[in-house]
Amino acid sequence: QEFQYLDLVADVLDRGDERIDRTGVGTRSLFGAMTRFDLSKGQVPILTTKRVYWKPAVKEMLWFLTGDTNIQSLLREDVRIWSDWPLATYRRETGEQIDQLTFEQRIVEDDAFAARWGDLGPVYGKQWRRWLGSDGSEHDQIATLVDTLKTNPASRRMLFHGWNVAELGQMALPPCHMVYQYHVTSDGRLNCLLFQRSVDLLLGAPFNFVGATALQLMLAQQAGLTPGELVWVAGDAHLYLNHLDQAREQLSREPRAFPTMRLIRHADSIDDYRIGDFVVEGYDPHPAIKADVAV
Ligand code: THF
Repeated sequence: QEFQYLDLVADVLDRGDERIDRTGVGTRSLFGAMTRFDLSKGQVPILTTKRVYWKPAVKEMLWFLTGDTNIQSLLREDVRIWSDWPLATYRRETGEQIDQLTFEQRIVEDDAFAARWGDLGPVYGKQWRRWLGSDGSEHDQIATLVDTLKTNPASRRMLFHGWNVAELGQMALPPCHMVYQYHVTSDGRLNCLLFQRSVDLLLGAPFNFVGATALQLMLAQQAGLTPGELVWVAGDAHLYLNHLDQAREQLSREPRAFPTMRLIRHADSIDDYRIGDFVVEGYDPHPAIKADVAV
């Protein structure tokens, strides 16, 4: 199943349209892509052609679910993948050339500093758990989803959305993985379709596969269902121009069997999961591949 991803990467390398993007790094990109992963046998899309740090990816998903948008709690879990954006803002606004580690340390230790500089704005967690209605009421899209999965699984309205048009301007980055739609089969399998408007194939996609999988396992458990298919649909699927060698290296490797991921505890609610509830077995990846993230 990993070949779907590798074929897409190869296709973007071969045929991708080259442009300068928002970050100034430049990308090679194709528009419109899909991969389908079958989770029903226990195997999950944690790529094997490089080591994927699945724990930070699951922790990121758990952080989204808490509704938090400040990187302080992520950093306290030792997840550093969101630091670049607040750091860039800090450097731009203060002119201080602080290094990343010092910045992260201050966020962790100093609550006032974190409140001022660590917040990403109304990103994923805010929209998922507290989407603000025009009448001032807050909508918990995740709670509604869990409730519908339990009470009306034939519904075609089981989705949540991050693209809150009115608040895009306040976000450090508008959501990349935007819409998650769910579907329950007559024999109780939970399918997910994730639409992602923009994807950094080398660094982002492997993380997004893991996050979506973890969420699907949690939702299935909460609703008494079994995991089905994860359908991943991308708009602008791209490789950054400083990732091309790493992509070629990854393509030269032979994919291995996907590992399994399961939950070893039944949590009382969707808000009650911890990283220790997730167990991955049979993961035997090729070595990690280093690459810089475009900010
Ligand atoms: N911006 C860009 N350019 N790419 C992205 O993937 C991306 N995201 C999030 C927001 N903006 C983005 C941030 N997510 C890594 C992984 C995910 C990220 C950001 C960075 C990363 O550097 N991963 C490394 C190391 C991981 C680690 O040390 O734990 C890796 O090798 O996977 C996509 O949602």
